[in-house]
Amino acid sequence: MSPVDQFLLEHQRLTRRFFLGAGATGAVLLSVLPRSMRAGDVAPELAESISKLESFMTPLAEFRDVSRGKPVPHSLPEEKKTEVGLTRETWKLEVVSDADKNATRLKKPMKKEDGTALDFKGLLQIAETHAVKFAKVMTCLNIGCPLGTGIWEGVPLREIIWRTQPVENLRRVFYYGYHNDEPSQMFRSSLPIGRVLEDPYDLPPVILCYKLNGQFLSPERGGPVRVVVPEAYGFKSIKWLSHIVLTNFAAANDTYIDGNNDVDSPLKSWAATLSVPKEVAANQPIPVTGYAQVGISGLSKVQVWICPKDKEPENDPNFTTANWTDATILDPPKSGAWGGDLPDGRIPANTQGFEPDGRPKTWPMRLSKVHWAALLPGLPAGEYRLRSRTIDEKGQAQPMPRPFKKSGHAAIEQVRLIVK
Ligand SMILES: Nc1nc2c(c(=O)[nH]1)N[C@H]1C(S)=C(S)[C@@H](COP(=O)(O)O)O[C@H]1N2
Ligand SMILES: [Mo]
Repeated sequence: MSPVDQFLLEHQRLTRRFFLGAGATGAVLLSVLPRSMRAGDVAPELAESISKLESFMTPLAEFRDVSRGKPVPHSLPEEKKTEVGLTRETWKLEVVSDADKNATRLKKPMKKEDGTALDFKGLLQIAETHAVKFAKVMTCLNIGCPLGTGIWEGVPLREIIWRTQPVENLRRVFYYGYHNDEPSQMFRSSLPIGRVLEDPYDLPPVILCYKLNGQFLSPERGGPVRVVVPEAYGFKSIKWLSHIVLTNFAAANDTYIDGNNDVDSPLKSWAATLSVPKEVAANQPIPVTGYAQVGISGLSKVQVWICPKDKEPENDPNFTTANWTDATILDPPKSGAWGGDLPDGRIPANTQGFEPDGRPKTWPMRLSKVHWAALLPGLPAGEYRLRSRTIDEKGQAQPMPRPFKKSGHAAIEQVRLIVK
C-alpha cells in the first residue's frame, strides 16, 4: 500500500470516529492531497476522476453560444454574410461621435460613406505592431456556468480610438454589432473611456478580437471581429462588431441594463463540482472534482463541506460556521497539455500572463477557470449535501463580497450524495 493510501485509511478511521462522536452535524471532510500533486501520489480513485477532467482551454467546437437576433447573425447564408460585412473580406468598422451638442470632437472619424471605415486588412496591419493575446474565461452574467476558456487575440481598442484623433468631450465608448438592420435587435455595450485608454490593476487591454486559440474568430464566436473585455462578463464582449460611438455621455446604456443587470460588475470567484458519484458505498472514500472561476479578487482556496441532509447550521445562510476543508487546486497543465485546439497543446509565444516557456506567471490565474479535486473520507449510509466554495485572495468566502445574483452568479452550489 502506498503512503498516501495508508494515510487515507488512517484518516478515514479517525474521521469516522470524529463523525460518530460529534453527532450528525459534525463535518467529515478531509483533503489528503498535497497542494502540488505528482503522479503516483494521488489515490487511484481520485486519479481516475482527475484524468477525465476537461482540458484547461476549451476546444473551439465546445464553446457555448449566447447570441441574440432573428435570425442569429452567424446563421445567415454566406452571400448574406458577405453583403452585410460579416466576412473578413467585407467587414467594415465605423468609429464616429454621436450627434449631441457637446459631442466628442474627432478630427478623423472612420466612416463608410467617405471610405475611411476600418477594414480587416487595416486591422491586421495595426496588429503587426500592436497585437496582444491573453487567456480568459467567457461567462454570461445570467447563466451559471462558464461558456469556454481560450486565448483571445486582438488589437487594443485604444489603438483604433487614437487614430480617430479625438480632441475633447470624450467620456464613454458605446459599441454594437450587426443586428439585421433592425433597431430593436441591437445588442450594445459601453465602457468608460478611462478603462479603454489605460489598463488598471495589470489587466490586459480591451481588444478588438479577431482570433481565438490561434484561429480566426468563427461567425459563432462573433467573427470577423468582436470586442473582448478581459475582466467583464460576456455581455460587454460584443460580437460581429460594426460600430463604435465615442460620446460625452457619462452613463452606461448597455442592452443588459434592461434585464435589471449590474453592468459594472467584474468577474466573481466561485466554485462548482464537475464529478460527484451519485451513489457510493458506505465507508468508501469519495472522489470529487470541480472547477473554480477565478474572478477579479483571485483565488486562494477552494473548500468543500459535506453535511447530512437537513443538518445545516441554523441562521447561517452562507454556511460560514460550517466545517469547510481545503480541496486541492490542480497545478497548471504541463506544456503540450493545454488543450483547446492550440497547436501542440502549447501556449503561443507572447501570450500575456505567461512566461516565454509557456508557464503561467501566477497561479491560479485570474480571469480563468481552474480545476480542483478532493477525496472525501468514507461515510456511514445516509443522504448528504456536498457543497464547494471559493476563498479569494483577500480571504473573502463565496458568495461574498458580492452575493447579488444580478451582478453575476456566486451562490454556493449544493449537490445530493447518497451513501448506501
Ligand atoms: N452582437 C452581440 N454580441 C453579443 C451577444 C449578442 O447577442 N449579440 N451576446 C452577449 C452575451 S450576453 C454573452 S454572455 C457573450 C457570449 O459569448 P459567446 O457566444 O462567444 O459564448 O456574447 C455577448 N456578445
Ligand atoms: Mo450573457
